[in-house]
Amino acid sequence: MPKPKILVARAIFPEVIARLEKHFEVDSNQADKLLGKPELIARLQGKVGVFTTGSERIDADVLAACPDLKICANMAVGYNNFDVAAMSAAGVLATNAPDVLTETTADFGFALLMATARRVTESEHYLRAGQWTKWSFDMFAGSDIHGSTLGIIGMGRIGQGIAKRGAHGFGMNVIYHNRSKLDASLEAACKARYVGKEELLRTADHVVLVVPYSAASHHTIGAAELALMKPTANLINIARGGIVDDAALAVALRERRIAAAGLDVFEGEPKVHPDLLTVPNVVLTPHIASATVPTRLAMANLASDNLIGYLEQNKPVTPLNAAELAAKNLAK
Ligand code: 8YV
Repeated sequence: MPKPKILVARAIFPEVIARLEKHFEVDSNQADKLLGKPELIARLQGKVGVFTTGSERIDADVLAACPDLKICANMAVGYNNFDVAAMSAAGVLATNAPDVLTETTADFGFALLMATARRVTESEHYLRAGQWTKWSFDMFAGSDIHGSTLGIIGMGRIGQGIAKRGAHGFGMNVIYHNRSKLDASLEAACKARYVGKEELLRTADHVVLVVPYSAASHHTIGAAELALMKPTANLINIARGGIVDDAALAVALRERRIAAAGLDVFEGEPKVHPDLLTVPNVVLTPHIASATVPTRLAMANLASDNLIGYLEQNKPVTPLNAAELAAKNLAK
């Protein structure tokens, strides 16, 4: 019997391609050319599954043009590149890649927080430029991490990981804001206290954003929110571009209305707002929070587990809309 056909839409680990080839006829984009919508649709013809990353948008147009498609497996915990409602309506399963990246991403949130608060990249640029000629009392003096107040917006798995690192590792006073308050046991494990968004913005020394992107979370931080923050505070975004109004942030940084920012994600990335490139008090990284070799491999394997599990045994590991498909008896 011929193997079912799938598309791997971006370059991934060769060993993961080899694994998928045991189960499927794999069309893989190992050249890693970004596929626009028409190219994606063309490559998806006759495919029952697609392995995506956050870069490929799967919407109603794509689904209508690819009637053979049964599953879209995202190698990312965030899935704002998927129109899940359209997938449910089309009887297509959506899966994401949670959990395997939680600790790695929380580590990076902390790395960015520390680099920002202690002005690591700004001072390195100064040194590399040959500008370091003498010690001075306030040279690159930043803000403390230990004993300070850490405010986390979005207290899912990654937010909790950051809270634990802050509370237990650095003796920080942790406050959080979330759609819902955590159970008392989780709050105790994280040593975190629930507060309103305004109180968090007014009191935190470091604000870390870890909310999923949606229409509701668009510009969670804009000019009004930045104005509430302390002039000594730092803002860290490891969530998604669009959670922060990057233009407003660049103004706040330039005018020193907040101390500094650490950004791993950007509105319209890989483009970066040009004003963010010219302000000194910002640490910029190219969406690498989950980028360790073991974690990226685990994410790719989880996306593969979903493709194999669903297409061979109707058993996806981390489905997003299985209940919707089952309720409507829609699964293809
Ligand atoms: C991915 C991410 O690297 O998992 C997520 O949601 O943002 C990152 O870990 C990126 O989306 C590529 O798939």
